[in-house]
Amino acid sequence: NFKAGPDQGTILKKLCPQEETCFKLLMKDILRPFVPEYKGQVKCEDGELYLQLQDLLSDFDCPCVMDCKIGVRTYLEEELAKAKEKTKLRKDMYEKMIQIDPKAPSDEEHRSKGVTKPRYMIWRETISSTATLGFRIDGVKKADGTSSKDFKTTKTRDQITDAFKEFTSNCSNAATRYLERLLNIRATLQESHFFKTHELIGSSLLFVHDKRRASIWMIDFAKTVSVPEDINIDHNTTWKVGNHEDGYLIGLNNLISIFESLIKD
Ligand code: 4IP
Ligand code: ADP
Ligand code: MN
Repeated sequence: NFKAGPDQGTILKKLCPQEETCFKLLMKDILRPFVPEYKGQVKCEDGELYLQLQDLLSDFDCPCVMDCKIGVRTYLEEELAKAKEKTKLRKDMYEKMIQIDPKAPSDEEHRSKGVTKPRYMIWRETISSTATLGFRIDGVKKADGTSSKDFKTTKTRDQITDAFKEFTSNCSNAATRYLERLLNIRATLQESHFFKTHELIGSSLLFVHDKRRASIWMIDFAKTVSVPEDINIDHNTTWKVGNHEDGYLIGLNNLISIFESLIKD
């Protein structure tokens, strides 16, 4: 999905028109300093279109990277409606499910060797911290280049705290700097027109640090959509079918609270 970009300090991400729409709006929003800079479309030799984005890692020296997926819900209301109509069964998602917990599928799901996408996504939300804390750790890359996606069942506040401790253990002030940046992001979200008018689904906060610096950016807007005209969301209340709430601030507030307690001890 990603390649090195033609210009120094840029990367290419496979074009998703919805994501491009978001980046164009974000370049004019007060959130601009908190997202990778969008530099337009590029067509590659493979004939595919890509978005050229600022490479957030380019100013770092052997960076440690963590992707936290924010929000209490990770699928679009639209995907839920589709699944209700067509109940398309996903064999790949069934396979991913039994790899973690062979007892998770129902008898019927075992018989058909498939689950619907919302069924899988909701299950993922509940075995991780998404459903309870409004965010989850999706992946980590360490300074030595090794990476891990082994956080699927990292669920409790204590487990998450330990993962953040371990992640920041090679840099004494990383946690303090991350907390500062999280507070900055929250303050800016509260004033942002983009945030007020969009539902952010499957979007991540990317934590990056090396020995010298630490920062966080908002990334992945492929499933960020504008909320219907007649609906207002506050990103902080329980999602119910049709209310379009994403729980983005539930996740961000929990992240802030976890970093606050991490710094205390
Ligand atoms: C993945 O599940 C992630 O949730 C993907 O989101 C999602 O893609 C995949 O859906 C789903 O299978 P695991 O993380 O458990 O593997 P992301 O790309 O943000 O990581 P979408 O397209 O929903 O974002 P499918 O339908 O693409 O397989
Ligand atoms: P996907 O839609 O495939 O989930 P993301 O936008 O979430 O794609 O990016 C996947 C991973 O790629 C992130 O976890 C991060 O490590 C890396 N990444 C994404 N955007 C950037 C960027 N602008 N600079 C550096 N790394 C990035
Ligand atoms: Mn992603």
